[in-house]
Amino acid sequence: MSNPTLCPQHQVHAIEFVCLEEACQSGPLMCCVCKEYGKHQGHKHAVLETEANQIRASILDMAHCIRTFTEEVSEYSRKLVGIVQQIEGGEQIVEDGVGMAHTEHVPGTAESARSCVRAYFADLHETLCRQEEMALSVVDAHVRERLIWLRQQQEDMTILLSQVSTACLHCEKTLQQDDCRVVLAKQEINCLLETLQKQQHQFTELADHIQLDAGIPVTFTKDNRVHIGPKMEIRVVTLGLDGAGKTTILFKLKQDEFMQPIPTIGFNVETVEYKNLKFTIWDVGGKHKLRPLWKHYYLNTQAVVFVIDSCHRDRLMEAHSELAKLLTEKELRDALLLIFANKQDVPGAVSVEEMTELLSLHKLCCGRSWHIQGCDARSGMGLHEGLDWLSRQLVAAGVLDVA
Ligand code: G3D
Ligand code: MG
Repeated sequence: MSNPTLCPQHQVHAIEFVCLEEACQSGPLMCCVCKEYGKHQGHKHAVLETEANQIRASILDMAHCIRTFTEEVSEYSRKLVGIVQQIEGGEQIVEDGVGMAHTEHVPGTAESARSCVRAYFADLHETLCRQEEMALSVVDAHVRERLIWLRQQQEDMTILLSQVSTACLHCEKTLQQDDCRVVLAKQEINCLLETLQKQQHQFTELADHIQLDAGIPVTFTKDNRVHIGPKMEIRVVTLGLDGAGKTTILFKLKQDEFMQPIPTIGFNVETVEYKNLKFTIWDVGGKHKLRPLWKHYYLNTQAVVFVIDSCHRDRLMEAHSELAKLLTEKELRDALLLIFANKQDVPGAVSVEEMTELLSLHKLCCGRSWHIQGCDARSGMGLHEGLDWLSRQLVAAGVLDVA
C-alpha cells in the first residue's frame, strides 16, 4: 500500500481496510485492529487499495459514458438546428458550375407545404368552376327544352281554342236556320261534334299527364353533377358468391314476380325505380373465376349490395373474405354497403344478428356506411327495407333531395 494514511480511531495504525457498511458512523477507513475489535467489528470490509481501484475504474467508465452521452446530445441538438433551418428555409451558399459561390434562397418545407395546399385548392377551384359551368349548362338546356315545349303547347292550345270557337259559331248558325237546312247540316254537325269530342278526349289525357308546375327541382350527385327532376339515378352493383340470390333479387325488384333464374355468366343489368331513386343495378356473376371481373363494375358506383346465402354456413368464411377484399377497393371507398342476408325463409338460416357476429361486420365495415338486412328474395321480404335504407343514406349524404 503506497503512502499509508493513519487510522482515524487509532492514530498509530496505518489504514489497511475500508468499511463497506454504508450507514457506518465510524467512517469508511479502518486499520486491522478496528476491523477486529473496534466499531467496525462485524461489518463487511475490503482491502483499501482494491476498493479504491474499483472506484477509479467505475469513474473512468462513467466518464466514457458521459462523453458518449454528451456527443449524442450535441448531435441531436445539431439535428434540431438543421431541421428548424429546413422548415424555415433561407439563404444558402451554393457553388455554380465554375466554382463561384453565391447565396441563394432555398425554400423551407413550410413554404413547400403552403405551395402544395395552394396548388391543391387552385386545382379544386378550377375543377369546381368547370363543374359549375357544366351544371349550369345542364340547367340551361333543361330550361330551353322546357320552354320550347311549353310554347309549342301554347300554340297548340290557341289553335284548339280557335277550332272550338269556329265549331261553336257553326253550331249557333245552324241553330238559327230553318228545319230543312238543319236536317241537311246533320252529317256536317255530327262530324264536327265527333272531332270536338276527340279533341276534348286528347286534351283531358294530356292534362292528366302533364304537371303544370314551374318548379325546377335540382339535386346534386357526390361528384357535383346536377340532376333535374324528381328521379335520381343511382348506380348499384350487386355482388356475392354464386348462388347467393343476386339474380333472384334483381328479378324480384324488377318484375315483382318470381322467375326461375339461370346462373349468371356475364352480368345482368336492370333499371329499378323505387321512390325517388332510379337504380341501375349491375348483377355480376359470382363464380370463382368471374370474381376478378367484379372490379370493372366499381367505377362511379354509389352503392354495393352484397348478397349472402344465409343457409350456407360453410360458405360464410368465403363470403367474408370476398367482402373483405371488396372493402379494400379504392373505387368503392365512398360507396354505401348494403348486405342482404338472403334466404331467411329457409329453416335454420343464420339470423342477421348471428351473421353480424360471425362475419365481425362491425370491425370489417368500420368507418363506412353499412347496413345488414335479412331478406327472402323469392317472396321479396326485406328487399324494399334495404332499398329504403339506401335511399335514406343518399338523402343524408346530400346526394338526393327529400322531395
Ligand atoms: P346468384 O345470382 O347469386 O348466383 P341466384 O343466385 O339468384 O341464381 O339464386 C340461386 C338459387 O337460390 C336459386 O335456386 C334461387 O331460386 C335460390 N334463391 C334465391 N333467393 C332465395 C331465397 O330468398 N330463398 C330461397 N329459398 N331460395 C332462394 P335454384 O334452385 O334455381 O338454383
Ligand atoms: Mg346470378
